[in-house]
Amino acid sequence: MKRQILLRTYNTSAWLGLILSLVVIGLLIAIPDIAHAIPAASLTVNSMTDTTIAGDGACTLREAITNADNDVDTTSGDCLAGNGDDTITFSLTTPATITLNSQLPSISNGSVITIVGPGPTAAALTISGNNGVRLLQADNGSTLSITTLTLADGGVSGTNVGGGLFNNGGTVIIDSSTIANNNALGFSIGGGGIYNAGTLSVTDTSLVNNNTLGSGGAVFNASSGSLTVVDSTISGNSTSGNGGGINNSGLVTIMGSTISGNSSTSGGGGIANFNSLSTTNSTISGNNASFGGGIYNYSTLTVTNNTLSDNSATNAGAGLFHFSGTTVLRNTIIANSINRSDCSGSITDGGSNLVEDGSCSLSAGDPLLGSLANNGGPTKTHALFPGSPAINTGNPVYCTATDQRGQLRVEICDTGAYEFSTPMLKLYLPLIFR
Ligand SMILES: [Ca+2]
Ligand SMILES: [Ca+2]
Ligand SMILES: [Ca+2]
Repeated sequence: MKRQILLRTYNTSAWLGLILSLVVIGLLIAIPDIAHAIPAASLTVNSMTDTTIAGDGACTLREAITNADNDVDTTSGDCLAGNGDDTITFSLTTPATITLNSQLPSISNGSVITIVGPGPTAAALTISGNNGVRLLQADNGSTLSITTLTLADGGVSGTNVGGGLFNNGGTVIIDSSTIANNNALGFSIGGGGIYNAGTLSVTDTSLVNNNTLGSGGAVFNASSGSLTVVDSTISGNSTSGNGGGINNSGLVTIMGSTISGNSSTSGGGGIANFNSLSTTNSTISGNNASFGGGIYNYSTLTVTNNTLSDNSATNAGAGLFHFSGTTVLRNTIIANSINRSDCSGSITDGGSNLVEDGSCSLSAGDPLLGSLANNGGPTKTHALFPGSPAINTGNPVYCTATDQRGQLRVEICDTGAYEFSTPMLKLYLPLIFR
């Protein structure tokens, strides 16, 4: 009897021991998950200087990036330590400019870093390279996001690429920002604003007045590069090589954007394509080059619902110059070309195009375009005047639901980037309600 009780007591202890062991094992398994689930750090820059003095109470952008990239505090408490994915924000009296003495530390180590300007627009904070240094670099495997910042006056020379930013195999996401007045002064490659050898997406952003002696005044997209441009403006950029706006050796997708006033002394004032590029619902206006004032194609190009106007060339193809490969043109307007024909070369007619002078054996006619202007939406466009032969002549198979401005396409979609809507309601509603 007594022995039985002892045995039962022993069994209870064994069960308790087993349960305790399981709890301990469970905790041990859970600890790495707990560590992983610690939230990302949020670092606040509170100084416009470009110093790295630990313990001076100032958290500079350079110090914040260093901490974020290495996940430790190198600043004796000036900035928080980074921790996994980090967000860097600013506590500054705006507008402000941070002038760099050297390039900011590369985003590396597989880091994911988001830099958010104080806003509300990119004009509130400028990071300046002082016309001497590149601003930012993202290395292989890292992710850099930039929101509401102006990246200006960056500069590289010699064999260095990317005056403002060098995406060295990482992922770079740029939103609501301005990339302006950056220079790549090496003759060989280029990318005045940005050199992209990774994944780059540009949204609601302006790339303006960047320059290179190589190719790609605003962006050089390398063979390993994948570039997406959405609702953005690429304007006033220039190159002594190819592609005043964009030079593409990789993969490019352009949507809802305006490429205007760029220049190249060689091929492609707006765009030079040497690999795969598609552009949809976009405006290519007022660019100039030797060949292909608007677009120069050497490989695979698809142009859908674009409006090309006011482009000029000194040699051939003021709007579009097709050199080799395949150019598919559909629902697209080319008009108001200067010096040379709207189109030059052997292109594939995808239908519903309107080319003012009928070059490239495409349907001729004056599309009755307004000048490049703010007609609503994030980017400038060329409006269609009433009676334009582009109205309701697009092929619906290729049309998107909205035009470049984000306006719904009405009835049958129009040819070009801009959808005409009747001003009747605007005119008569005030009369009715008078
Ligand atoms: Ca400091
Ligand atoms: Ca980090
Ligand atoms: Ca229509």
